Amino acid sequence: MSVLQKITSEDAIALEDQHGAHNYHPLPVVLSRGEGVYVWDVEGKKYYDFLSAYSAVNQGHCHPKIVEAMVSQAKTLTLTSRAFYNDVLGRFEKYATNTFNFDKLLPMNTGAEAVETALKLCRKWAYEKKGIPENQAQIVVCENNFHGRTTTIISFSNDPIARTNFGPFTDGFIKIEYDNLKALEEVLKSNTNIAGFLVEPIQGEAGVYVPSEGYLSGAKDLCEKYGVLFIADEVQTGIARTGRLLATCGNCSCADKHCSGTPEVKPDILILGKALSGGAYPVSAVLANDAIMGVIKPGNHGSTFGGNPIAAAVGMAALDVIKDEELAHNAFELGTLFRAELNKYIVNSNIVNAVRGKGLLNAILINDTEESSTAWDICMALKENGLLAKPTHGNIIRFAPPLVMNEEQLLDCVNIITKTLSQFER
Ligand code: IF1
Repeated sequence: MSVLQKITSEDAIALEDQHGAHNYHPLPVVLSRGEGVYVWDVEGKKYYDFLSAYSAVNQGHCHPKIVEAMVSQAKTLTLTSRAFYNDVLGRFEKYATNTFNFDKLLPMNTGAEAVETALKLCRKWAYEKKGIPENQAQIVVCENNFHGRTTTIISFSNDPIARTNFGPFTDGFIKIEYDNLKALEEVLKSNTNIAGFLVEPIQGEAGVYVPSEGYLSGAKDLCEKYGVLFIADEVQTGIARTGRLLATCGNCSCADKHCSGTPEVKPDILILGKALSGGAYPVSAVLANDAIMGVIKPGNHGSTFGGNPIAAAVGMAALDVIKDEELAHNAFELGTLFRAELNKYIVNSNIVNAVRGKGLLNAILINDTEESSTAWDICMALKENGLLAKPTHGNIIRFAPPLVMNEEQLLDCVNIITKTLSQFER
């Protein structure tokens, strides 16, 4: 069967239902084309994409520069494995390390693989540099974290749906409350075997939970004080999504187009994925300075596809687009406008309790229980009205459009969202 054959939405959904594992519960819309901030379903209906593949498509769907880099590299050389050098990887590594201001980059493919890489790197550093006794290293993580789906990563999740019946789990993780510096200091003080602190600058899956002002820099200071690595998972928050090149930029002024992108809160280990490719291809990476990355020696870690020529070419183009089109600045401006407009709506709303977020990573809190279907029902109505978003929990809706949006489009979207919400007012 040709992949280009026409198919109805109904048939496409039935095929997945019959032949695919049921590991998702998608909104019933079947997309067949995307361009910029828009996607089209198989029947030709056009939508604003307000999910951006969970913040992977920051540069917009099918960005011509990214597609051109991918196609041209695909016609030249796709994969060598790391058994040999290729002529693109080093250029990508130089570009990305310059952009994010680290000595070294370790390339992988998915976000979860990059998180796994960071955990292994942190442990190895702890044994070889910090002197933690063998097999005793602990990594501190936060409650309600989301870092991916591998066995080790779900070992320190507290989401029963992600964990139940997948044990036995990996040891070596201590969970503390998010956004609580006291809890962090207590655990760091009481345990000398702590190697690292893994944290999301904004908790995405938990419902776009933005920590208090000063939390990240305070956490970094505590990590320095106790000789523990600060590991930032910027898979979702990175690459301009939150109005800065990185969310760990804190209060630096890199919404400014001349900013070098140097973070004010500089992680010891930075984890990137998703929009590092603009959603065109799986590209992820771990960045660190030599004192840390230097512990990784030949044979310690790797991946067949990690650092392949297509990924490297796509990664460079994706970062180019972020810079050329000043997408961090745009996300900052449009995010401010978005929250201001929705806050105006909320004043007289019974159905929405709050809007929160940073840049173009936002969520609204629906006035109903976590178990209710209200957020889902609103997303179904939004879909009818030409905008695609997905609930996280039963009462939170995430809004994360591509960053290539313009003000007119954003106001059009605000209009769709507020009109739809008003259908649900009680
Ligand atoms: C799914 C959420 C978003 C991530 C952070 C690592 C990864 C992710 C901070 C792993 C992935 C995704 C995966 C996606 C749903 C999604 C998600 F709702 F679950 F939390 F984005 F908000 N670190 N997040 O957010 O990256 O291995 O997937 O490339 O369908 O599971 P991955």
